[in-house]
Amino acid sequence: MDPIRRAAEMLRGVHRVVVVTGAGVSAESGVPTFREGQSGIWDRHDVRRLATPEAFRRHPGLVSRWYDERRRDVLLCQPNPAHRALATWEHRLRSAGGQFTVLTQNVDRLHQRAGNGDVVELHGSLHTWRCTVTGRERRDLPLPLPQYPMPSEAGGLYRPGVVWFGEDLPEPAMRRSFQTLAACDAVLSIGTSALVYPAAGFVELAQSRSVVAIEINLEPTPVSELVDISMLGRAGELVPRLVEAIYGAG
Ligand code: BJW
Repeated sequence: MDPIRRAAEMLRGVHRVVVVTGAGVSAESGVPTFREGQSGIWDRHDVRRLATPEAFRRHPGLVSRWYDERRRDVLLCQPNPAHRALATWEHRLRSAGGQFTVLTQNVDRLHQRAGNGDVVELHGSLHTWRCTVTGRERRDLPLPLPQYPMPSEAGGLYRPGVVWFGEDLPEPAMRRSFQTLAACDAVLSIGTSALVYPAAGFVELAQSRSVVAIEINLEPTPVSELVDISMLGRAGELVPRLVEAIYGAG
């Protein structure tokens, strides 16, 4: 049987779904991924030089400008069919009394713009800046920022509200992730290389309770061996087909 139909059959009766997403879900919206061939950010910029706490300490102006440009760029991108199908799935499941949570590593807010209501931002957001002195978060700073780096009212700087390597993920995001993973009936891993922890361990965590597990990615990843069905292909094509197969064309 075709893997989409098999996955749809396994997912049709579930009530609590968790979807773990990564940069591959936004790739078809034009947002660069991190680790891939020609399109990966890491091939065009030395991300290790820019996306670290040390880089911000040493070059706050350069790092702030790079994140502000990415903030501008993602606002010009639109949610793609994968984002929209996940929003449809959430609405269908919730109207039937179920739960649907997206645990995203993406910092672009495209899931929210597509209409998903329960999105946990594991690695923060490009649209948030945080005061280095008080920790206060601001979502209303002008675009572009008037200066790089941007001084804060408390005498510090506004840093990008994202999570860099070696930094803890936001505590509320971790708590929600563990709660939803502990209670879900199905987990999907979509468009993530599954190399960056703790998100890379989420499927295995849910799988310890033998829930339905599905992966969608262009290529095999470390979670491919753990899941019930690993589907190779573009998220923008496979996610809409999957949701349509679960609910029928209407
Ligand atoms: C498509 C597609 C299409 C393309 N359709 N698919 C346990 C073991 C070992 C190490 C650690 C550990 N716990 C913690 C660590 C350290 C570290 C870590 O994981 N290191 C690993 C590299 C080994 N983790 C951390 O430091 C985290 N903090 C933490 O755990 O704190 C406690 C702690 C600290 C230190 C030690 C121990 C504990 C923080 C991680 C923060 C990650 N930050 C970044 C940058 C965010 C800001 C920014 O945007 O600039 O987050 S790095 C980057 O990677 C970004 C992403 O969210 C993240 C994940 O990448 P993602 O989304 O998977 O993208 P890609 O590009 O890798 O993959 C794209 C995939 O899509 C590919 O598979 C394609 O095939 C696919 N694809 N197009 C379907 N159309």
